[in-house]
Amino acid sequence: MTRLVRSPLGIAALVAMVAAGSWATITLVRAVVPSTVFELEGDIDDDVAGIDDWINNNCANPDASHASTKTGAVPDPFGQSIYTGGGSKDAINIPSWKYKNGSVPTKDEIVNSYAARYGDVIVLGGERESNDGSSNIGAWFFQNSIALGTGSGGGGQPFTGSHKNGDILILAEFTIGGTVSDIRVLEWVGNAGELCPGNVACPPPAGDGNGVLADITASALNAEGFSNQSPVTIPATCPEWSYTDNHGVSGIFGVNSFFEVGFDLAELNLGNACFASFLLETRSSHEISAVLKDFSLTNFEACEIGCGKSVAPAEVCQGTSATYTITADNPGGAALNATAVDSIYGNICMPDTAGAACQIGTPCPAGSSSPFLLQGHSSRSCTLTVTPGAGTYVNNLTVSGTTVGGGAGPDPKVCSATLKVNPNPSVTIDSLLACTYASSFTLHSNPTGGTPPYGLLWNTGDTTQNITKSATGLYSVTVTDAKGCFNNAARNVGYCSD
Ligand SMILES: [Ca+2]
Ligand SMILES: [Ca+2]
Ligand SMILES: [Ca+2]
Repeated sequence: MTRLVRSPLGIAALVAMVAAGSWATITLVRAVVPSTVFELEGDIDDDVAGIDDWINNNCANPDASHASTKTGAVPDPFGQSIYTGGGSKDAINIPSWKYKNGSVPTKDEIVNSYAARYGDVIVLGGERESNDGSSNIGAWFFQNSIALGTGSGGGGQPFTGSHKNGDILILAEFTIGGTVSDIRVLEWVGNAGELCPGNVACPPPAGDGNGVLADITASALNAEGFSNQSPVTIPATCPEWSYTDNHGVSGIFGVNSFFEVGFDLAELNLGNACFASFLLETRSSHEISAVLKDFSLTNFEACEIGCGKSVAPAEVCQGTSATYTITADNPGGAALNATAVDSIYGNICMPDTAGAACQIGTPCPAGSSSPFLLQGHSSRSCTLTVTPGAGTYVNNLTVSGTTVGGGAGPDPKVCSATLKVNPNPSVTIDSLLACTYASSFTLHSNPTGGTPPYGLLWNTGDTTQNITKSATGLYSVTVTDAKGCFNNAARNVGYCSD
C-alpha cells in the first residue's frame, strides 16, 4: 500500500511560525494540491479519467498528456554522468561542479528521470536500479539553461551555466519499506544583489545552506511524494520507456525503486517562473551538504522568447508600400507579458485580433496593447504597412518579456528585416515645338536618376532615346530603370506650347 505524506516538516514549520505570531510573513496564495492535477500515489498507470500519470507523459500510447511541459522518460545509462570532486555540492554554484563517467552503488544509479508541468504544479519522478537500502534524491529546477561541458580539467569535466536566484531544489528521502518520509524545499539565493522571481527580495539563506540556499519548506504545504509499495510494470505498448534492474529484470520497478514528487510553485511564491533545465540526482544523505552521486540532466521548459520579422516585398520602388510582419513567440510553458519595440517605428501595440494591423502609439489605441499577454506555447503577430522614401532600411525588432505575476523573464531577442526602397527614375523630353513648320522634328528624352541602365518606351511604340516624327500631337515616353521603377513625361507637339 502507498501512503500519502504531505511535507510533514513543512507543516511543522508553519505551525511554529503561527505560534511565533509570524502570520504577516506568509503570503497567502490559492494552493493547488498536486495530486488533484496529477496521479501521485506510487504508480505510473492512468487510473483516474482526466488526470495524467506518467504513462500519459512518457509513452506515445496513450498520447493524452495534459502537461504544458513534459520531458518524457530521459534515460540515464549505467556508467554515465556521475558527480565527482569536492565542489560538486548543492550549496556550491554550478561552475564548481564536475562530472565524469563512472558508476555508483546500484541503489543510487538513476535509470530514468522525468518531469512535467501543469500550470504552477511541477511533478517529477524517476527510478533507481535497485532498492537495496534507502535512498535520497534531489531535484533541481534551474531557470538558466544548464548543460554538460566538454572541457577537460582537474578532477572531471565541467558543467556549463550558473544559478539564478529562485532556482528550486527538492530533497526527498526514501527509507527502506517506507514512502517519501520527508520533503525539503530549498531555493537558491546565492547571487548577491539579484532579486528573486517576482522582483522580490529573496528569502534569507538557511543556516546549513552555505549562505546560498533558503529553506522554504514551510511554504510547501502541499508538496507530496511517494515511492512504489508494490511492483510497477511498464506497459508493453510503451517501448519509449525501458528499465532494467540490477538483477537483469526488465520492465518492472521493484518495490521502492520508483518515486514521484509534486509541488506547487504558486505557494512557493514562484508561480510562472520558467525553468529551463531539470536535474535529478542521488545523494548520500538528506543533508544539504550530502555527497552527490548519480545525476540525469535534461532540458525542461523553453524559457525563451522568440521574435520574427519579415517584410514583403523586401525591395520596392519609391511610392510603393511594403508590409512587415512582426511576431512575438513564447515557446515556453510560462505566460509572459511581452513588448515589441521597432528601431524605426517604436513601440508596437499588438492588436487583439491575430494578424491584424500593428498599432503604434503611447498609450496604445483601443483594441491593442503593450505589454501584451503571450501565453505559454503561443505566438502573436501583426502587420505594419509602410511607404517610406527611397533608401535602405535595416530595422531591428526587440521582443522582451517578463513572467506574468512577476519575475525576471527570458533574455530579450532581436530580429531584423531589411527593406530597400529604390528611387524612381525621372525623364524629360527636350523642348522642341513645331510652331515653325518643318517637315519633321526630333524629340529627345533625357532619363536620369533611379538605377541605370534605362529602358524607354514611347507611346509610338519606339524604344529609342530619340524619335523623329512629322505628325504633330501628343508624345509621351516611359522610362523604366534596372529595378523596374518607372516614370514618364509627355509633350504636345504642334500647339506652340506644352
Ligand atoms: Ca503516479
Ligand atoms: Ca496512477
Ligand atoms: Ca547519470
